[in-house]
Amino acid sequence: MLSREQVSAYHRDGFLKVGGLFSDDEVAELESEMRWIVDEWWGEDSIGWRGPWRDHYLPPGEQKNTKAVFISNPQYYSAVWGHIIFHPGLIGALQSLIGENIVWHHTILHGKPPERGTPFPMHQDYPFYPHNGPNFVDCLLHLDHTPIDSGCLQAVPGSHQGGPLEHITGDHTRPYLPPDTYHPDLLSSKAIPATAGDVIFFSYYTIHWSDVNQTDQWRKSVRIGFHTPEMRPIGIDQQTPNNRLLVAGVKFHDQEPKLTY
Ligand SMILES: O=C(O)CCC(=O)C(=O)O
Repeated sequence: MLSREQVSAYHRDGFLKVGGLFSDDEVAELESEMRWIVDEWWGEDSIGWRGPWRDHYLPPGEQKNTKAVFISNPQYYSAVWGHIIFHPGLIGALQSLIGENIVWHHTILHGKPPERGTPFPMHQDYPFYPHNGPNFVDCLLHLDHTPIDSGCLQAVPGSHQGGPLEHITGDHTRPYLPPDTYHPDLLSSKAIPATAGDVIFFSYYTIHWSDVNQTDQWRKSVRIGFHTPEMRPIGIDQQTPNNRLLVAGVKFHDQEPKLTY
């Protein structure tokens, strides 16, 4: 459970870092299982998100040589990562923020390898998985020590209050905010360095970004998304496995089309 001050800071700023939800042993196990998944299943790096935003965030010559490892659904490969979806500390904190009934939506690793780990442009997470309401919380669980120069998360305080913004989208890119208005040089953001085990809770409306990992260490963070049961996805098939798994409380009859198999 979070304190009243923590809950009001989340609602004021659109993000909140919380330590101590996981024991050192839990964090060590999650980190080593994730390393095992990376080695066993994904040996190859990509450059990270594609798109013209790279011209605005990286110097010429460095725009195509960043590195990233993304892994969706680590629970398909390691049960430790399945259990985490129901972790009492994580779910208790979420209940403090959005209420007693909670649905899991997704889990994804954002791995930034040493030295040229990819940056992310300013964006909201909303265009990646739009829903019909505000109660969607992304939880960034840190598996490594994450100082500023490792490319920690940076967020614009209060930016969630305006709701969804128009992003640049298309087959050529991942959604990003127009850099002539939304760029770290123009819009003040707060760096949120973290230690292993810290979780940053943030609204899917919160504008955020992160810089290149310039250290000689990995920066692995896992984003786990949750929402309240009445929120429905926009523009996608209702039969998606997302939006289905209750991790706390109940879902009422009118909160989802009844599905048969
Ligand atoms: O992991 C990061 O540095 C960026 C995270 C992010 O942009 C996101 O979770 O949407």
